[in-house]
Amino acid sequence: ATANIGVVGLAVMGSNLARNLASREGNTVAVYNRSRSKTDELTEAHPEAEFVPAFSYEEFAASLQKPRAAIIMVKAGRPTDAVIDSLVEVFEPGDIIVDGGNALFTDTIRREKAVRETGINFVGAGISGGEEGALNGPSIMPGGSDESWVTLGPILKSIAAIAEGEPCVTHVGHDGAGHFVKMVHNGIEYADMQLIAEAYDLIRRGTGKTPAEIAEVFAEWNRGELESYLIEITAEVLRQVDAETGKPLVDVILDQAGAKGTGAWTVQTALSLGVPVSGIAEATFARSLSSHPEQRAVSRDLPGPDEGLKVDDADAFIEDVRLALYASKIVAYSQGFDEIRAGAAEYDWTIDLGAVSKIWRAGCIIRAQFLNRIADAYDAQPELPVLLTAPYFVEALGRAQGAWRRIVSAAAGAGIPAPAFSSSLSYYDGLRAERLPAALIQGQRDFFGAHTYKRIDKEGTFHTLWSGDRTEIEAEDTH
Ligand code: NBP
Repeated sequence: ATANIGVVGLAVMGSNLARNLASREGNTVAVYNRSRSKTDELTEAHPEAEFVPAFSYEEFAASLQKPRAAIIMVKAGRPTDAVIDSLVEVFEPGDIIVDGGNALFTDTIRREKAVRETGINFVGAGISGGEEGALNGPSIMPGGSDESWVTLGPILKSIAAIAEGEPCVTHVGHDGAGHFVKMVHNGIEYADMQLIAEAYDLIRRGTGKTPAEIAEVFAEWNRGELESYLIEITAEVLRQVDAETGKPLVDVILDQAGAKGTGAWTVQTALSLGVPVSGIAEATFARSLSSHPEQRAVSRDLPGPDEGLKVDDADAFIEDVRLALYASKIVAYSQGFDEIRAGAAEYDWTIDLGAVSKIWRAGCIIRAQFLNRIADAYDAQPELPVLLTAPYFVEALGRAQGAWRRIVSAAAGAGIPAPAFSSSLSYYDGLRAERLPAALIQGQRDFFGAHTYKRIDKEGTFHTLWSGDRTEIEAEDTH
C-alpha cells in the first residue's frame, strides 16, 4: 500500500482532481475508473504524476494506506450508490469514503447513516469550481464526522484554492452539511447570474450600447465593489464575436437557459424550510420561462407599453443599474445564508457562516471580494439573524436604494422583465415594513378555515364567529 488518497471516477472532474492531488508534495494517488480506458488515458498522459492505477476495487483498496481515504467523482445518483456499495465491500472500519459529486444533501444524510453502520466514515463534500477548479484549486465544502476531518483536512487543504493565504475548505458540519452548503452556493450562483443578465439587458435597452461596449462597463465594475468572477466572465462573454456571422456571440446564442437542477433543489428546500429565497427562486423561474419557446411564441403579441426605456443620461443610468445590482446581490446572499442557518437548525448542524463565506472567496463560481464583507459581518455578530442588517450592508443599501427603486420602476414602465431586481426589492421592503398585510391573510384564513389569529394587544389565540354573530372568542391554538 503506497497511496495516501484515492480517486474513483476519472471523467473530467475526477481526473483533474486526481492530478491536483498528485501535484501536491507528499501525495500518492490511487486511481480507479469503472472502464479501464479512462485510467490508462490519465496515467499515460501524465507519467510525471504519482498515480497508482488500480483495475478492480480490491486492487484499489490494497493500494491505499490505512486508514484508507477515497474520493468518489462519478455521476450523482445511482452511480454514486453503486460505487459506495463496492467500496464498502473492500474497505474496513475507520476508512473514509468521500463523495465529491453533486449529491442532494438528503441522499448524503441517508448514505452517511448507512455507511456509518459498517464502521466506515462517509463524507459528502461539495466541490465547486468546475473542471478548472478541480485541477488548480476548488472551493471544498466537506461534511461528515470530526474523525474523518482529522485525516482528510490536511489533504483537502493541500488541494483547495487559496484566498488571502487561507485554503478554501472548512469542515462545514456533520453528514449532509457540506452538500447542503454547496447546494445553496449554486442557488446563489443562479441569482447572481440572473441579476447580471438583467443589468446587461437594461443597459442595452436603455442606452443602445453594443455588447462590446457593455463589456467595458462590466470590466469597469469589476474594479470596484462588484469585483467577482461572474462579473469578469460576463465581460469576456459580451466581448466575444461569432466567427461565422461576425455578430456578437451573445446575439447568436439561443436565449433559452439550461439548468442541471441545483437551483431547483435550493428553492425546493427553502420552501420546505419556510425561508424566502425569492432572488434564487426568480432566477430559477426565469430560466424556466426562457426555456418554453412555445409559450413565448404565443405570447409575443400580448399588449405592452407603447414606449421602450427612455434614458437621458446614459452614465447616470448605468450607475443606477450598478447600484441596483449591488443591492439585489446583497439580498440574494442574505437569503442564501438565511437558508443555511435554517438548514443547520433543522438538521442539527453547527455551521460557522463566516467560515462558509471565507471558503467561497476563491476557487468557486461565486468567488468575490464581497464575501470578505460577509465574513466580517459574521465575525462581528455570529448570530446575526439577517445578514443584510449588518452595518456595512445597511450603508450600502442606503446608498443604493434610490437607484434600485428607479431601475425597478423604469423596467416595469418600459415592459422589461427584471424579476430578480424587483423581487429582491420587494423582499427588502417586506423586511422593512412596520405592518404587513399578513394581518388580512390571517383574517381570511380564520374566515374560511377557522385557522385562528393572534392579536397585537393581548395574549391568546382568537377566532371570530364569521357565520354567526361575528363576535370574537378565545380559541385553541391551531395555527
Ligand atoms: P460524470 O458526471 O459525467 O460521470 C462520469 C463518471 O461516472 C465516469 O467515470 C463513469 O465511469 C462513472 N460512472 C457512471 Br456514469 N456510472 C458508474 C457506475 N455505475 N459505477 C462506477 N462508475 C460509474 O463525470 P464528471 O462530469 O467528471 O462529474 C463527476 C461529478 O462531479 C458529478 O457528480 C458531477 O455532478 C460533479 N461535477 C461537479 C462540477 C463542479 O463544478 N463542481 C462540475 C462538473 C461535475 P465510466 O468511465 O466507466 O463510464
